[in-house]
Amino acid sequence: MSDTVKEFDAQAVKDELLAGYPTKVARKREKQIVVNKTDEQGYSPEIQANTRTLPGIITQRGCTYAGCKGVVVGPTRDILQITHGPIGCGFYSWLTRRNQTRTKSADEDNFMPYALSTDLQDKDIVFGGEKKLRKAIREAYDIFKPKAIAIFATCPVGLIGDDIHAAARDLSEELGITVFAMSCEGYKGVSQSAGHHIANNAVFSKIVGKNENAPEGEFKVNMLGEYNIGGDSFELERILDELGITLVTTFSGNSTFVSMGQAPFADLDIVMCHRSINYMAEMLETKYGIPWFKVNFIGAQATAKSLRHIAEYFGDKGLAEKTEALIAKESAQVEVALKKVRPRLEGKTVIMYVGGSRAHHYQELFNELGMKVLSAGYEFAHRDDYEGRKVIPDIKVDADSRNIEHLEVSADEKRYSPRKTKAELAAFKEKGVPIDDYDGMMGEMEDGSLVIDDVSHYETEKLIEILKPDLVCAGIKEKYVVQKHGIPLKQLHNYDIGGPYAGFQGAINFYREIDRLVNGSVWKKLKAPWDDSPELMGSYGSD
Ligand code: CFM
Repeated sequence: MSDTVKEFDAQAVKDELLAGYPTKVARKREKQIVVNKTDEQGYSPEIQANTRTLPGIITQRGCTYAGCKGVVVGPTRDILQITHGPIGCGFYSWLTRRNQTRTKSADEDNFMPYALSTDLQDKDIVFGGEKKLRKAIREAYDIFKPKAIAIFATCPVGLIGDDIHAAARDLSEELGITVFAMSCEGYKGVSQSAGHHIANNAVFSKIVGKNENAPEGEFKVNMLGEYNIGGDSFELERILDELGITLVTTFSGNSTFVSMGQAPFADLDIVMCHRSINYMAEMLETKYGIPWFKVNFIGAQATAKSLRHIAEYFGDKGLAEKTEALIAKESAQVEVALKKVRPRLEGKTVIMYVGGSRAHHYQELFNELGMKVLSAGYEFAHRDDYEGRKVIPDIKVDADSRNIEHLEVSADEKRYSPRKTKAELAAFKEKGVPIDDYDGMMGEMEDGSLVIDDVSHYETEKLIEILKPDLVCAGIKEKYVVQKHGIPLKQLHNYDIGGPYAGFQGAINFYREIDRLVNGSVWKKLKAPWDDSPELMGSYGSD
């Protein structure tokens, strides 16, 4: 199947995809399907992103509520989270993302196994659901006695106009704990991306800086945009721990209300998923003076590179030596695993359409395996995630983006203290540490590959037909349709039943999983009976 690589003409594939659409749809998709080419200054062709999906198109995207509750706030275990809405919204966002958590002691709160919802009914939609919400908050408080309660709005809440913020304010006073609400109605933005921004704003203004207990440690970092899917954070915590780096908090995998409150004590923010949390990184820098840079812990080599950047930032000889020793030790194990599987995977092809950062990050792992990424794309990323932050000044802010509040943040009078001087930061940049920056996915992809934003269901099937990839990476909505073509699909959202895939041990897990999938014999047996004999015979049970 890998022969297709030679014949791959991205422009021809693009034309074929567009040919199936009515003119108006084709005109829009034309700007969102791009043949990759990076010029000498590092600029890629412009791609249209973060715009509405056209009605009638089957998209992979999720809603704003999903981005707010499911993605950013959901993984924090000691915030009691109540979905104000019909039961389905709470139910389907209940741990399906496989974000894991681990309490440090038996008496610590962990509400993640629960799904709390106001279960709005028709009569609440007609007469209003605010009273029901207040009652639900009191009831939940009486049962669980949490330190904090978060309220999430779903579509009908915005339509009927329940004042969830007034309810949160009143109940906060009444109960003497933090109660905060987020207007993250599903339709609020064009995708879950809007929900990330809403959650960033709420977490930053209601939680960050509210805990005055300074954590101990010489090298203190916050890890942003890591959500502990399949245990990724556990593997990264293990590595940081071995290096003597103190993780003040993660936003938000395996995190707590308590740890997020301490975030201003960190001296560095490392950003994994730029799309979902870049707002937080910027706000922490402006208000407290904590610099940030982009890391990637997906892929053994990317992990090593990111760890070296952290050591470089702290400028400590002991830390640098420890980092090198750890990389050497872990890489030896990675090499052993890679040696086994790489010969079986080299030259195989993959296409992947995932979220807002993994379609980029996972290319590292496929490169290590010698596999070729023919086409990749995000569901809801913005142009900066494709083309790099250098294009941010050129991004047109449309009515849909303007709909989402942008918090005006300024330096904190007491707590602002720049951890590094401008000259120091510039020197780090010189050395290749991506201070305040993210170069995006396209610059790292091969020229001539096909980059597709918000891929549609129709396009996915067409791409399979034309490219015949050895593997597709996407999510649950695509999985079984793809597998019926006899091509394995690896879910890069919740990792199916696997993981962790981050860090060194994660890379080893991933190599083995991809070998198992791509070289599994079951795919060759997926022939429909009518392919061989077009006439099926049947008989009645009574015959
Ligand atoms: Fe960031 Fe994520 Fe992703 Fe994302 Fe997501 Fe996710 Fe994702 Mo699914 S925060 S953008 S909204 S890395 S849930 S853990 S896998 S689409 S690529």
